[in-house]
Amino acid sequence: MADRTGAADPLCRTYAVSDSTYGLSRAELQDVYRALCVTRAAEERLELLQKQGHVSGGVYRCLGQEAGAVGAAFALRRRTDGTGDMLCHTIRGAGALFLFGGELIDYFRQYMAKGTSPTRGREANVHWFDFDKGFVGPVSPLGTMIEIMAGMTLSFRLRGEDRIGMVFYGDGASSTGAWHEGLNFAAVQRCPMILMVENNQWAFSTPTHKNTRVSSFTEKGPGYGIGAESVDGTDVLAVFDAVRRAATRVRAGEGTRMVELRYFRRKGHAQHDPHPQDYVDPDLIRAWEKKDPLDLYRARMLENGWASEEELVAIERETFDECREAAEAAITEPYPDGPDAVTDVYTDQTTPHPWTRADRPDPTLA
Ligand SMILES: Cc1ncc(C[n+]2csc(CCOP(=O)(O)OP(=O)(O)O)c2C)c(N)n1
Ligand SMILES: [Mg+2]
Repeated sequence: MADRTGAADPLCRTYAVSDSTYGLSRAELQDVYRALCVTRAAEERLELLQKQGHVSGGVYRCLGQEAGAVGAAFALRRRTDGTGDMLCHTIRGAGALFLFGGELIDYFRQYMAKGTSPTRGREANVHWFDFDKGFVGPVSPLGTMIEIMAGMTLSFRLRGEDRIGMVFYGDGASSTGAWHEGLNFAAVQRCPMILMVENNQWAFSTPTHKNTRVSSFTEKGPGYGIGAESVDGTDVLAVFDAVRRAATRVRAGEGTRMVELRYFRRKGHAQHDPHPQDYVDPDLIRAWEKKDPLDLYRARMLENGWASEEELVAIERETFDECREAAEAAITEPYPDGPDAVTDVYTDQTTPHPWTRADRPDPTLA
């Protein structure tokens, strides 16, 4: 029987008795900063790799949104033995992925489509999964991740497992048909999951007001019988607190809940956009730069004595070095062998699956 407390699990760190606000200890508060710094440093390294021609596919930055993924994932139970909570992050959710045990080296391998990457070069960026660690990665058709997490968390409820799921999606994704269907299913089935709306005010070049008439995405929850809360997504501890509150209610059997993260996409949709952000008012970008989640949290840590300047600099240096080393190691690794492209793609063709056309009953004989 797996250890449900996770005490022995490397992802479930044991901290000293809490001595700080939000019930977090000094060590935990510093780990939150570390997670923010890793996210920022990894993406900055990635941008560099892309300019050097190492990246296969796009780079989609979460600049200004780091606190959303980090604060939310920090509030969940993270394990490595398949007994913890489950995460379905988006392309901008690397912070949550790292907290769930996604390795930096795998992250860079994925972006470089290396043969050593978790998907052996078949899929790009954060599109990989690890069920033991509890992350399932994003799914490209927008809105459909809700259905996937609804199915997973329904199985938790039916089996009586003490686990919950968290799924992230953007403001744009919440205008798809799949989103509404998934939400309704999750609500009706009381799926133990938290929906995290990343309201970064843009879907590609479409501003939120051209995508929806509601002023807050929390207004969409109650229409389906789902309780919702909106939070400043640049404030990592506010996010942590809101998600922890939601998680407590979901674990208690109240069913699905929604948390909206309010922030701003400070970069273009992707780094390869032909005219990056020419549709965004530069003053708006400058205004949101003042609400940088790392700067805000750093200042708060110093102000409250949660860390000294030296401790913060050490965290910044360590995370920078970790990212550089992981990226440099990944660069030296091989691309997949050509013949490997067809392994795990085709069946042996001799044992047809029961749902193949050949096996279907002939409707005219019914
Ligand atoms: C069903 C579907 N339609 C269109 C796309 C193409 N597409 C990929 S990302 C994106 C914008 C997503 O915006 P949002 O959901 O707000 O997330 P953000 O990029 O802001 O994080 C679109 C339209 C897609 N992947 N799936
Ligand atoms: Mg968006």
